Amino acid sequence: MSATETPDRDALADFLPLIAAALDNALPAAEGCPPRLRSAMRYALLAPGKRLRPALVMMAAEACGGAVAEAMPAAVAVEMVHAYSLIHDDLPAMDDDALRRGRPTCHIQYDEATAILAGDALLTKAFETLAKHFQPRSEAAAAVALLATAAGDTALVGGQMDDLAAENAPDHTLSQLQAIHRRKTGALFNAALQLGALSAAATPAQRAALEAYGDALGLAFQVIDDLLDHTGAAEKLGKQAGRDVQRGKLTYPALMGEAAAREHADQLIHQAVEALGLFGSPAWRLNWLAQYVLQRI
Ligand code: GRG
Repeated sequence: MSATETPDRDALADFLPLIAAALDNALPAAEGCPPRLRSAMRYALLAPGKRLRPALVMMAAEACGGAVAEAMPAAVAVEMVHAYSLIHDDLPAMDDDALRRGRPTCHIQYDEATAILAGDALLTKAFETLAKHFQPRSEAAAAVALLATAAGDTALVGGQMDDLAAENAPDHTLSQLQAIHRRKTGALFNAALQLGALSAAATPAQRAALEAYGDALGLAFQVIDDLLDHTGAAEKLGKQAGRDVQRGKLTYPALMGEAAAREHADQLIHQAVEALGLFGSPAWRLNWLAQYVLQRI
């Protein structure tokens, strides 16, 4: 059949089960992603839509002589962006809709904070999916995958979801607090360090040393931020102090006391500096930065 004849076969129908399976597989449970966040992401992504956008990706690939299966990561990524845009468009601050795709909208089914974060996570996951699975691969893809992973559901967004859930829950432990801050703060610090390393074609040993530095610096930064909030140092914080206590937030001073939190920050900064040993003098700025973070308290 020529491209200009009108076909009587349903061109979408063949693709729908393939798209449904790919979307269903696109969001498996993952460490770091809170189950409620994963559930809201799946609720929005798998809701019964027409799937026009992923089908367009596949139809274009077919028209260009490609294999439809190879276009699937891009098809999934585009539907993720679409699902995010629908979640956010339905929010009270935008169109304030209660129904989408014949079901309660994401913020009605879950809650507003979860819907906002599910949208953020789906948008980020789209770029992570493209960067990890689109062929042919490139160095640029590795950099995008790195940042998207740090910004997404198992890291920044997942950490924020758990942080909100931990408000007014005083029975949390130090390891739960660290798990939140590794994702909320440390993941982006570490992505920054690893992106610099990638741009410099770093060795695996250099990358591992930067990871150890970033882990310790990220945790120390959060302990210090909590201490500044606790001691009411609004000027140094650049935001209103005392908000953590008001919101019943889980913090280091609340969990271990102010003096122990200071000691903990000191130890973490020491660990960060130790990790820089293999670089020698070119890492002097990283050393300085660790001391600078500590001097804020
Ligand atoms: C929040 C960044 C941001 C953007 C929101 C998508 C959107 C923009 C708003 C939704 C309202 C709307 C009518 C937008 C025009 C695009 C459109 C027709 C979206 C609905 O697409 P369909 O019909 O939806 O393909 P299904 O559910 O079938 O996938």
